[in-house]
Amino acid sequence: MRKQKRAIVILTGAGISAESGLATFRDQDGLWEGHAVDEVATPEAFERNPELVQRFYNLRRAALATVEPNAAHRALARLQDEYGGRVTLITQNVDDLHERGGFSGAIHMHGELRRVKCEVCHWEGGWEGDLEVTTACPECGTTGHLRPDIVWFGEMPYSMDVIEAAVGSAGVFAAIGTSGLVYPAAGLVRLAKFAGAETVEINNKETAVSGTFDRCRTGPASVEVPAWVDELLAED
Ligand code: BV8
Repeated sequence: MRKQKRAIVILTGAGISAESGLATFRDQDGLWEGHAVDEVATPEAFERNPELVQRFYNLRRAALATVEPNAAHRALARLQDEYGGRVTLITQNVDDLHERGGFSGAIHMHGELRRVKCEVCHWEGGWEGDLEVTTACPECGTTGHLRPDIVWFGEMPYSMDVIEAAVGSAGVFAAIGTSGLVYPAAGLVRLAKFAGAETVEINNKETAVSGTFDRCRTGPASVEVPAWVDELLAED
């Protein structure tokens, strides 16, 4: 009788995309054009200065075309393809590098740069290119209310029921490239420990929550994630 493989749940943050060339939030003191990121990434900021917020996301959406997935993204796709048990990937990232690295079904708990939604008719869909305050909703035609489909500070992250169910039944929980400062994402490791999971942190430096993890692998994600995946795939 084959031993049941442990369910693996992975949470990624901006650090997994850093070596692809996408800026993280807090490595360069988290400023953007002189604004604190969490000052720009809020519904109040969108209300107060929609041009600034649209520009913040237009530049990041455009940057996606200039970067490629790295070895860490590809290693997680290999894990999904070759591991004999369930692999759930939850990402705080709004880029599309997990998908372009070959992973299918990543849960984007903070939304996605390549999706927009209408605050008036609640239409939502894929979006390439810039979004301006004058852009009309394809569904209802209203202008000024088409916003990036991004979870801003003070807004409820997506799929929390699915996320909590997966973390609550994980055998292995790994946090990769996240500073562990943003909740509720940063609290998931405690739910995983409560569920009896083996917890691993992969980061290029110690974080505010490193002490919560059973194991910490310190180094660049492009090196440490493939090595960790090799170990998991070698388990019987
Ligand atoms: C909510 C979308 C309630 C935007 C983002 C006080 C205490 C506790 C909580 C709060 C508080 N005050 C307010 C809150 C709640 C708040 C929060 O946690 N604030 C923090 C800052 C204190 N949270 C919220 O508002 C959340 N919502 O609570 O809702 C609610 C309840 C009911 C009903 C309605 C509402 C919503 C949070 C989501 C905000 N949106 N993103 C955008 O992307 O533009 S968060 C943003 O931060 C990104 O998603 C990002 O992913 C996330 C976390 O950052 P990291 O990914 O960890 O990135 P960071 O730069 O911080 O770290 C990178 C790490 O990688 C570092 O450790 C670095 O060392 C490492 N690294 C770098 N290079 C490498 C590497 N590692 C390996 N290899 C490398 N090469």
